[in-house]
Amino acid sequence: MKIKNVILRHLKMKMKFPFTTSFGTFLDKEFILVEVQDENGRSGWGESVAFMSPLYNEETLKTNWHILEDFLIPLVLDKEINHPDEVFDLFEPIRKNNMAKSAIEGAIWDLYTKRQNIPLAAALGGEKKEIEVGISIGIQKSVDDLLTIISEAVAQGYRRIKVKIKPGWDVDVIREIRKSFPTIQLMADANSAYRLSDIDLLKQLDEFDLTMIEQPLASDDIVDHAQVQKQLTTPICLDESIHSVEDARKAISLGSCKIINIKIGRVGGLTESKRIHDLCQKHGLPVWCGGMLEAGVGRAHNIALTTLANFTMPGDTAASSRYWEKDIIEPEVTVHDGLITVPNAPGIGYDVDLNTIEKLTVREQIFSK
Ligand code: OSB
Ligand code: MG
Repeated sequence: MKIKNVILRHLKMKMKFPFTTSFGTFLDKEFILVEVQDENGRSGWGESVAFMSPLYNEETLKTNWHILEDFLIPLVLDKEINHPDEVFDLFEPIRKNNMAKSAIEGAIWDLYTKRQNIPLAAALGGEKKEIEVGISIGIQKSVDDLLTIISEAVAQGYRRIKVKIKPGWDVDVIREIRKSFPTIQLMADANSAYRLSDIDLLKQLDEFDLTMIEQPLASDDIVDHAQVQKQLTTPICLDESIHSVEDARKAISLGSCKIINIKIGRVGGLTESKRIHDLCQKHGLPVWCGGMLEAGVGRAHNIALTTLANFTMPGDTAASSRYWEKDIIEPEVTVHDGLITVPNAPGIGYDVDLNTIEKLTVREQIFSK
């Protein structure tokens, strides 16, 4: 197949609730939606998960636009592409910028599987018909507010509760949650807010039977994570530190983590996500699919990836209605009893809602050969 047109759209969507992590608060979500079109005008869709500010990683919406426009789009326009796995190799000369790469690679996967008339999940090798999901809850104004949100999520059937922690909002908060919810699957995500010198505080978390602690230390540090993992009974899950299958291999061999959170954007696409999944499976590490407050297109990609067998832990792919008044896909993603039914239509399996997309678009540009 050949990509004849690429359309970049900058969308701005209001979030239903502010979302606060150790590095900042999201009130709305701005992101790039990528549409690729083949010779017949057929479309595939991908979503960049880069944020407006380089606080989670170094990429931003603007750097993604620049890298897509000046480097990645010229590499794919009018090239014969027989399989989406080839896109990873086409992008090989461009260093990092994984979220930009992933956004267009994902669109090509959607287009390819639509042309083949098969679901994206099946093309990736996924076999699950439904996936188990959890929910990620941001830092709140008070512990009472947090407990209320947790009880709603538990009542809705979410299979695992993740709460964000940061210095000053950690051990005491987790203790309160455990008092009210002694048996739920509970985990904490620090988004790199601690250092090796915080080891005594991190050790206190062992008391609460957490399913895991996600990314306690710096994003570029798998050495100190290995030190911390040696001293904790709670498994460490790496998020920000893993950008490639090579990073995963090194983290596993150092003992830096026992679980990996795969985010398609962070690792440069679905092809690399599959490789990390397979490597972890070989080494007996479970994986789960992380979230970046995605709109429907990104959410659909996450669902497809989660159908692979070694995604044995509930991910962060909650229902569309948890984030948006109206999502950009039809139907929206719904969760019943903590499960999402995997769509079986070709490609990502959801239709994009062009009307809604148009209303949310603040900038649009077409690139053609
Ligand atoms: O670290 O997983 C993270 C949101 C923004 C940035 C980083 C993270 C998150 C989440 C939310 O935890 C996951 C989601 O609900 O999409
Ligand atoms: Mg995380």
